[in-house]
Amino acid sequence: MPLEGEYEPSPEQWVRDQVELYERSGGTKGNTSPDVGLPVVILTSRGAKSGKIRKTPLMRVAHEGRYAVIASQGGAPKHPVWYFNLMAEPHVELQDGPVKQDMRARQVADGERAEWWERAVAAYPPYADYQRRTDREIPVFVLEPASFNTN
Ligand code: F42
Repeated sequence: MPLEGEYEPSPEQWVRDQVELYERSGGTKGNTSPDVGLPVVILTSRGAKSGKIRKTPLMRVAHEGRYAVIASQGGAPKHPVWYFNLMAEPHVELQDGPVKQDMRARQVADGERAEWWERAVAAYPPYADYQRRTDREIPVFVLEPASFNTN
């Protein structure tokens, strides 16, 4: 079942514009990062405090029907706010181009994180610099279609 609630667009104009263009074009426009033009997905989460629907453009890291989202925030010292949304409510939606799916997010550790981190850096090489820039270990969530977990 899709997430329901009031959508609160990002306070950042460029993020708001990218999400709007992505959704309006069915994922055919606004679907690359502004820096190096690599593919972007849109993560929809529920605000941990407000309960409102939040939409965040993130880099596309995909493997065999699963995705990873990387809470890098450009190597900033703090986790992005959406990290706390996913910890509080793992039910999310992910739009990858024209395809939107209900998914479940789970933070991964150790070998599983290492495996996905390697895929993440292959998909978007600046992640390696972001990790060097910060003392925190950049969180990695794996997103699986909600249907993977039905039994
Ligand atoms: N950020 C990444 O961390 N990783 C990426 O791979 C990535 C790729 C990317 C590609 C394209 C692009 O345009 C942006 C990209 N970004 C990437 C940046 C990303 O889109 C976010 O802007 C960034 O990660 C910061 O996320 P944030 O959740 O901290 O966003 C801020 C600006 C924001 O919108 N904050 C809202 C606000 O009002 O300040 C809050 C949103 C929210 O969820 N609030 C919660 C609530 O309950 O509603 C909790 C509020 C609280 O205080 O705890």
